Amino acid sequence: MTREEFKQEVKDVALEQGADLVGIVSARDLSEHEEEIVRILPSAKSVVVVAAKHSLAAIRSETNQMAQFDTIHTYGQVEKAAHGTARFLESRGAPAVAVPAFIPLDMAAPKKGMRGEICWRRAGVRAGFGSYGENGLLVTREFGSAVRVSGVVTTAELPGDPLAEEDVCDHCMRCVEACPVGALAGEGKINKKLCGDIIFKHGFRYFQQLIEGIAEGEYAQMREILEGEGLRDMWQTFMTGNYYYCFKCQAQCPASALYPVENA
Ligand code: B12
Ligand code: SF4
Ligand code: SF4
Repeated sequence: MTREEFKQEVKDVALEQGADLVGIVSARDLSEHEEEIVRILPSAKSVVVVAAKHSLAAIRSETNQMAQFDTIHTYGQVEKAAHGTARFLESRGAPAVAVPAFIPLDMAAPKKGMRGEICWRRAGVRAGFGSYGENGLLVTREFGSAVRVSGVVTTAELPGDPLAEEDVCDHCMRCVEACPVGALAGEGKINKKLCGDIIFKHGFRYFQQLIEGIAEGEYAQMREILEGEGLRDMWQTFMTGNYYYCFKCQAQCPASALYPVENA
């Protein structure tokens, strides 16, 4: 079997396992992640990048729980595709490691959960899925920014895919205008703190506030927290593993041929 034939077989497996997009990047073309890739798998040669699409209707829903539920399953979908592909590669004698789409992450300083082992936006761009958008996210030809991305590091030498030739972002700036806290300034510039305060509203930061309040003896504030919706919501976060409270810059990106904003 030629390398091209094996690559096609790997891609077919990823699609069968639930990926909507699959592409290959040579490990040397992700030189920014060389250190991480060597730590994950010392003789790695390729990264198989997979993406799963969201339901745009769900992440555009005004009911946040619908968007959260869709996100849990879209992450599940892309992680299943990565795992299934890794298992297939190993069955063919090529060591392979599926890398998390988002968590678990390195929570120690200096990363503190703000940097993935592999940045999947970058990997998606290099795998030819599309280009960077004004929102700083990967904008794909097929689904705009409404995708979750993951992948597999493997020793198999698979020929890389070409970069997308066109700029997929149409620079309409809807993402920037849709941000409820003005965290986006275009050209991919983002105030991570402003965004994080919203998307993790009842996630880690809330939990930290609770612990800090107890440590500092701020019991009046604690009583408020104990009786409010935040604690119950945080419990749901722990139960489901999902903690996002904003999807606007993903959901309002109309660079999707399948479901433009006009049809929302
Ligand atoms: C930490 C993190 C965050 C942080 C920081 C985000 C950030 N911009 O770095 C916070 C909490 C703010 C966040 C928010 C969100 N996140 Co987030 N996040 C991550 C995570 C876990 C790690 C990212 C990372 O390592 N960043 C650190 C470094 C690498 O990023 P950086 O210094 O900004 O460098 C980038 C830019 O310089 C850019 N860049 C380079 N050249 C150019 C050129 C141009 C023109 C542009 C525009 C950009 C650009 O590329 C570099 C790397 O790609 C990834 C998962 C993963 N492993 O990739 C998900 C991930 C990026 N998040 C995702 C999403 C969807 C979101 C949110 C919509 C929240 C939500 N509801 O899910 C928002 C969107 C905010 C935004 N518009 O960026 C998706 C993005 C999917 C996509 N289509 O691209 C990812 C890939 C998760 C996944 N597996 O699907 N996130
Ligand atoms: S996820 Fe929401 S808060 Fe964060 S940058 Fe996008 S629109 Fe703004
Ligand atoms: S909403 Fe418009 S400007 Fe923003 S990333 Fe999508 S196509 Fe680009």
